Amino acid sequence: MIIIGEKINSSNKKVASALEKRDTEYIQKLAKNQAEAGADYIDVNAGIFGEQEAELLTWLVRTVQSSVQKPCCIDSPNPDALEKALEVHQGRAMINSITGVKESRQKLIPLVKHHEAKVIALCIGEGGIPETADDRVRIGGSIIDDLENEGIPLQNIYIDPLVQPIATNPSSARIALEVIENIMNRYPGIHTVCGISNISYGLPSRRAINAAFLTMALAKGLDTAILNPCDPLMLSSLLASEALTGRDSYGLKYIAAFRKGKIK
Ligand code: THG
Repeated sequence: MIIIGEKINSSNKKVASALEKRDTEYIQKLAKNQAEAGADYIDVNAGIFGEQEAELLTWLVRTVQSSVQKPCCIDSPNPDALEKALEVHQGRAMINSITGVKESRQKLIPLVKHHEAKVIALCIGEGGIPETADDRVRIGGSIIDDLENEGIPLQNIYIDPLVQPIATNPSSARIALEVIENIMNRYPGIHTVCGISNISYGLPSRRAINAAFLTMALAKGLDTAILNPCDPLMLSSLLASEALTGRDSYGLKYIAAFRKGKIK
């Protein structure tokens, strides 16, 4: 399982205020905690800052990478901000994200190629987010075809079904799970990724919902997740699910984590 740590996101008030103050220490602590908890990528997002987004995203990449030896998952729909952040990034970044919208593809594919980056593709088309799983799979498939035609290898592509809160649409978990299953079956070698915590917005004790959803998504073949690895419940569910889906033979990783006191 590939883990993308979600915590450095400007939608969080403390992160937003740390960004305004350029609080290096606060941001580096979030990066370090997530890396120590097992994050493979550190998501960085300065989306609420509009005009200043590019500058802050660049600052985040530099700040994170001077404290941990991990690549960033650069979280922005804005091609200019992505471009500037990629320029200062060390190693192979993950671009989060491209969509099926023509303008997004035209601007971002050259960046993906130039930086030989990993790329998250959201199942969004010209008409927005499709209602049905089938339509999302169709859009995901067309983005995959496009990226492959441009010479981007399948193993660098991460399809995101787009997880919406169950509090606003009771079918949203089912839809996301169906997309994951379909994409994984149809495109061997591709990755699927989703924002696990999106599912629980508006509900109490969100972590219980997040942990259950993570387990269900792993059962459908999800191999990459944006989540909070510092939450012991998330980490426990992740390790348990990896053992249950045969990704952790004989539960060796699970046992090692237990011995370190990480299983709750
Ligand atoms: N797909 C892709 N990228 C994404 C998302 C996705 N990026 C953003 C988001 N969704 C994933 N990241 C978050 C980050 C924080 C939260 C949810 C999703 C969140 N945080 C709470 C808060 O800030 O208050 C809880 C914080 C905590 O206690 O840890 O809800 O779907 N490609």
